[in-house]
Amino acid sequence: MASALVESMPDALRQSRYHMKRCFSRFTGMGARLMKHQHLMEEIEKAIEDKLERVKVLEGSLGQILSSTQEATVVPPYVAFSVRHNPGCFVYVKVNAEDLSVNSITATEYLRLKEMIFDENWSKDENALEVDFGAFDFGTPQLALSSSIGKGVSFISKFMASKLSGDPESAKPLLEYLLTLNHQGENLMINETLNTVTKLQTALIVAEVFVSAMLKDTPYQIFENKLKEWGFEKGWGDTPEKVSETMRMLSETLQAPDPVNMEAFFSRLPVIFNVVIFSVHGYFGQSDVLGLPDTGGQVVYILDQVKALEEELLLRIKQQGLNVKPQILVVTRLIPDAQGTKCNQEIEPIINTSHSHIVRVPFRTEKGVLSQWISRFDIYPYLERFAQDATAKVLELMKDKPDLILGNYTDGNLVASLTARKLGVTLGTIAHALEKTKYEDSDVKWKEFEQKHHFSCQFTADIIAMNAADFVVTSTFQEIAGSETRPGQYESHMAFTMPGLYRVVSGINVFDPKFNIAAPGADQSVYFPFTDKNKRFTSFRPAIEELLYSKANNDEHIGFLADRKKPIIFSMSRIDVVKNITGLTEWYGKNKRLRDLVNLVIVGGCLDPSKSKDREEMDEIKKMHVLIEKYQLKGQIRWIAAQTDRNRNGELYRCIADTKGAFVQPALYEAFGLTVIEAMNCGLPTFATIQGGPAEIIVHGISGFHIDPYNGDETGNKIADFFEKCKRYSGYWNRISEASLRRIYECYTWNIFAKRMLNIGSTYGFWRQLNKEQKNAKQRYIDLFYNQQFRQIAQDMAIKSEEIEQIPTTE
Ligand code: UDP
Ligand code: LCN
Repeated sequence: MASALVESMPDALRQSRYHMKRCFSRFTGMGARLMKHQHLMEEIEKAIEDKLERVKVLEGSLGQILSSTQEATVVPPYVAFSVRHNPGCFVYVKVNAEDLSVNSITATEYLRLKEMIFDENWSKDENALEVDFGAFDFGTPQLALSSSIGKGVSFISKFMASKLSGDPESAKPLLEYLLTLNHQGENLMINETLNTVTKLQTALIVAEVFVSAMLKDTPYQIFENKLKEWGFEKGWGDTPEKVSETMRMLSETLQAPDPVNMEAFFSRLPVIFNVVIFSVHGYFGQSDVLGLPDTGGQVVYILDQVKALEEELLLRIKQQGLNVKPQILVVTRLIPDAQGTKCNQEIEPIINTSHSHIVRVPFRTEKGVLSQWISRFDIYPYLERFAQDATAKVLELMKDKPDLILGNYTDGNLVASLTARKLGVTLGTIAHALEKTKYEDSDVKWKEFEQKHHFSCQFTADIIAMNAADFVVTSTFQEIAGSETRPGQYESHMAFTMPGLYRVVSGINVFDPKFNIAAPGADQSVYFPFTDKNKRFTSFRPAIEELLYSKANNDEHIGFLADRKKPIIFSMSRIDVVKNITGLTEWYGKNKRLRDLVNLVIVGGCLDPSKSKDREEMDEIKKMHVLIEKYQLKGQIRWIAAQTDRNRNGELYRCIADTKGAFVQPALYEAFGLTVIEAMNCGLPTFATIQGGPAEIIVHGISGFHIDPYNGDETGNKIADFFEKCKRYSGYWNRISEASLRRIYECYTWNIFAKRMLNIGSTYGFWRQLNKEQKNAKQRYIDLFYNQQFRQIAQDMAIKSEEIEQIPTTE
């Protein structure tokens, strides 16, 4: 389809030659530049004024190409198009604007043309560094269908099933893997007695008959010795029923492997007991940290995840018939100057768990320990040393290697990849938000962003970690491969260039089966429906009443709600540009109908810009004050500073639901959007951005509504229409509220997540063994890239940030 599209282009251009000449001369008329889709369309509109003619041109194959064009690179007389004809699938074509000749070009050629605009000399340098991680993927199976992206584990199971089938020799890798399983040196599942596939198969038949004849509640200890004589160790199950089920799964897998059995068998294997989760940048704590700069959903996501993982691990270990205590360590940075939080404590047990802890390791340099919080954009120089110190700490505390390492966000993923490399452990990475797609042209214009954002380090760290990972977990499909119109976060790392640094022709392939979607949930003991009257946290009511309705303007809230009979539209987030709280305030300010129908309540940030430590937050806070004045919002708006008590926040969502209000998530881009599922868990109808994860969480018009953050007028009206409709049809609000809850229970709970995560971890643990040679080859390339690129850039950054205060070490 892709090549057919491109092949049809010369003909299409010829047919509309007159119009095309005009269009292309407009494209090239302003000299070398990048043009985005919208921009191309505007120029076409100007070049072909007659609407009928324009429609005719755009209906043909030319229209198809243009509608899938993400951007065009104009370097007169050439215009090159980057055409995304399907998620994850790009082709590049170059048209000569003078004679309209067309050529298909490679990613390298396209990127070099693009570099001409920003750094001509570098573009012409034959030896400029070009990075191609795809060169190592020759033996790895790849998905073919866009619709399969993110379903890695099922694909891998199918592939493994076919690889292991045939004669007993083909199943040998599985046997060898089972022979390696142990916990602290004690064999699990099988021992050396069963050192051939045939012996294993025969023993399984005998053992299964024996175990099936046992009474249902016979304890494992009763038949343990008999099984041991045949070569079976612990780990098969805690009851005769479980043991024989697991044995049957393996027997069937050895007889004729099928993916369903294979997946089920791997979910039973006792391979994960100790887990390390890296979330490096601060503030990471259990209380008083949310809403601080850079500290948002990632912290919530990890703490809730740990609880769910521990619960699931305990259940699985019990069902495996083992008496082992799992351990989960969340490793973050220790911040001596903790600003009233517990981020200066080295070890902190995680609330509501029995075997999980936060471990804090400081950032050290030759001069000492870094005392303050620093922005996530500035921490790259500290990561290598942190990884070394953290690895040592983990080994000391766990007394053993972890079985699974998970990274979070760029910094955590890089550190996780270094640690996993060192210890030889299965690695999963999670990105929460890759910054690359958040800022337009952040790759080609990296030099402009460098001083503030250090994208040279960040993007380098990202591609290192995503290539090193055995599996990547994402919350949504969009995160990987975007939507029809917008490329996904990972997809944007397929081919890009940072002129002067390096050009990436294959950074990551979204068809790689390492990608898996596992959506998070929200803690349902905190976020539950407003209708669960008996459970409600009524003790918070006076405080919430004060927060929402008192007239006082102070450090905690400004503005007031004059008419408290009106429903409330509510939003809560960190205050940064991308969260777009100022956008929501402006849409509300401008829309009289909406203002008449509802009040607006915002929770986030601090109210005094001079109290913020974050550059971007400061500007947004100032903008909020300007907007409140400009639209005379006092009387209709209440702006409350960041709230860090989760239980009270849970009750706040429910109090908003009591007013028959709604939650609005207006972000310019949202990777997932935990607040969206928190609100939905409380039964609060939700309007959330179409840009990113919420587009998948909500089924528009059924379990909530999508809004376009780039079209404030339309969005304001959409919300107003909803409230008018609620006035006309009394059941409408409840209908949306109930559908939100159904959606959550079906797809977005932590228990679903934990089961999936452990199955993924266990399957890829075997897959990395099966795929060892290729993995090692790629790792060598990653090592080189880390050493020659990342380290150098991070070192340059370190020199520039020398003035940061450090506490001299006393050791
Ligand atoms: N949050 C909070 N208080 C605030 C702002 C946010 O407790 O003042 C919480 C919110 O309830 C959610 C998390 O922080 O659990 C934000 O996660 P989300 O995924 O919405 O955004 P992120 O900040 O991770 O980009
Ligand atoms: C970071 C984000 O920006 C959010 O979109 C996510 O919900 C959060 O992390 C948790 O993954």
